[in-house]
Amino acid sequence: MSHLELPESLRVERDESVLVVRLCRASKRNALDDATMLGLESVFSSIPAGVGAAVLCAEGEHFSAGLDLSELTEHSAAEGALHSRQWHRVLDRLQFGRVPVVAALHGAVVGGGLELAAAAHIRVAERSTFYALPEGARGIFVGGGASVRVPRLIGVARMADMILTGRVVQAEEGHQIGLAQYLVGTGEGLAHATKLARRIAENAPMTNYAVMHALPRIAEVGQDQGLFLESLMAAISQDAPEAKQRLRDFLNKQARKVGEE
Ligand code: 1HE
Repeated sequence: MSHLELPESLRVERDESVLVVRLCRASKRNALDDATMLGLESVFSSIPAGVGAAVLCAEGEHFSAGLDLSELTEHSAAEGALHSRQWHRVLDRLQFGRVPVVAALHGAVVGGGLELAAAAHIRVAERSTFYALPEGARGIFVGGGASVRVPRLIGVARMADMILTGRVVQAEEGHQIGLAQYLVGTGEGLAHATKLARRIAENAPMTNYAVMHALPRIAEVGQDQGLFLESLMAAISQDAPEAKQRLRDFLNKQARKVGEE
């Protein structure tokens, strides 16, 4: 990614088929300022050829303290709306980009940090992780997509509780209720996320495309349209030469069985 001008708060490294995107603003607890958000937009808009999945992780004790509050105080209502729409644009690039994203979480995953994590396709949380939506305490509302993405993970009632009461959800509870799909030991998040990303990168590109772009849309429509869309996506994916080869490999006993590493 040497061609991209990235802010100091972001570092991007290629690890074979996986792009590791790291928040590097630990002194501000990886608070997300505009430069970082625009940097994330550039990164997820230009995933290099040969990369099949990304990992999003963070330096320091915390994944992210959310929106950089020092940038919010001077906004008018109109500027606030545009700023929120900028977050939506950036996080849509991440969610609906070219490759699936695995977030490796630890420490604070709060406010906009949770909004960022919720845009990823898989979340791996270390035991130090805690989730909160301190927007209520700050006198504001979420603006980075949480009201759309977080209820789809944990339901409206739990999210309302988090904003209204400032409740902090610890890693174990977050795992139980669906904020993270994997719970791992301290210091193990990045390795686990990278292992998952490598596995994802081995999938046929059309399968990953279907999961990222068709599945969330199908989940939003009625049963009849959903089943019809599923059939179209199934037809396209099975038609790819790679899919046919993979089926032959299994029948010739040259492919992994379910559960085999
Ligand atoms: C920040 C931010 C920030 C820390 N914006 N500067 N998010 C919040 O309301 C969370 C606010 N942060 C915290 O509650 C705590 O910082 C933590 C629990 C995450 C970590 O605590 P700690 O003791 O490790 O760090 P600290 O001493 O509080 O902070 C270290 C520095 O980071 C300090 O700056 P310094 O110059 O005095 O060293 C803090 O000011 C700075 N810092 N968090 C700016 N968020 C699209 S809408 C989304 C809306 C939201 O995200 S609202 C929720 C915002």
